[in-house]
Amino acid sequence: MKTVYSPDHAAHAGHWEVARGAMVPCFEKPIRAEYVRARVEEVGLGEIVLPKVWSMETARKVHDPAYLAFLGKAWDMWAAEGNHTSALPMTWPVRGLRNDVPPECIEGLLGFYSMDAGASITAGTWKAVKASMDCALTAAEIVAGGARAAFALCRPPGHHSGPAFMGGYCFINNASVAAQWFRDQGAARVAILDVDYHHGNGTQDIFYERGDVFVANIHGDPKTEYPYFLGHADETGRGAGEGCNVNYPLPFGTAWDTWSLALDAACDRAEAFGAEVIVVSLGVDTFERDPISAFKLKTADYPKMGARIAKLGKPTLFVFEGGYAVDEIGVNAVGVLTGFEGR
Ligand code: SP5
Ligand code: ZN
Repeated sequence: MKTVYSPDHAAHAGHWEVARGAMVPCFEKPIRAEYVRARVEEVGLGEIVLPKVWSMETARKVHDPAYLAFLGKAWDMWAAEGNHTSALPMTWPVRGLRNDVPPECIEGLLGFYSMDAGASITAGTWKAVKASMDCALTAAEIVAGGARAAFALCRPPGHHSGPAFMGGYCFINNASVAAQWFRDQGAARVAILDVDYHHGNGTQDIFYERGDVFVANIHGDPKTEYPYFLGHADETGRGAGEGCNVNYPLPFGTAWDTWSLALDAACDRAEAFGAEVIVVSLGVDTFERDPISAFKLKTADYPKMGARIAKLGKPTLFVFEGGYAVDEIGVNAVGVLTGFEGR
């Protein structure tokens, strides 16, 4: 299958994130995408192509246009105040505070448009975020053009980003933009299968009241794992979206034997929904040696994951998400894709 990759991802390189009460170097760093790209070449997965440049039209259907405008100008506003290190929020409109009046200063806006301090903005962030979305849309177009599958090597990732907020290393929800684009191209029903270790709260939020996009998530139980405040099993969708959302929260230590049962169930649900296209939010932070996660998937499990998804027999778009064990990130992520191809 083809891979869509842009070197512009490297323009985004945050300095710090908070972990265990300390500022530590960001886990989500440029070398991640380079290692995955290198593995794509090493196994001869297929041609690696640059993304086309897309308009923001589709993104505006899943994100608040005011939020997207904020992303485009945040660094300039931050730098205008004499700042040189990454922009990070630290005040949020939680219960009891107002979330209907956008502040006019950058520090306020950073809190208004974020869920955590995990998505730092640097001088090159917008360039990388836009290129990441362009990778997803270009790979979607390859699938719509008749390819069995394509791989969008997106960085930064997207699945924590919601209608009007960034967070968890994510800014634009690449998988959601691609799913929306498939809908606009005439696919009546699209399923998003999110296999990243963390619950894709942004994706769930975006489609929660829609009956045309089914969202399934397999992830660390939010009772004990980030993002803590969404991803429980009783979240099934609302209104027109009732029954179109399913969560499989799993405990620390979950290995392939149990994890794969959730994947089977999620695939069955996507099939019953009648999905014409599958979008996979492909995070490999389920790996046993991931530094911030607690599942126990092994390298040999990733091709099995791909093979199970291939059994759905639908055109499939893989959108890269998380994975922080960088030494193994290439072999694990590309293992899903070669497993999908049956080799
Ligand atoms: C796309 C993606 O995978 N984003 C993940 C964002 C996770 N951010 C919070 C990390 C919290 C880490 N807690 C560390 C516990 C170490 N045992
Ligand atoms: Zn993750």
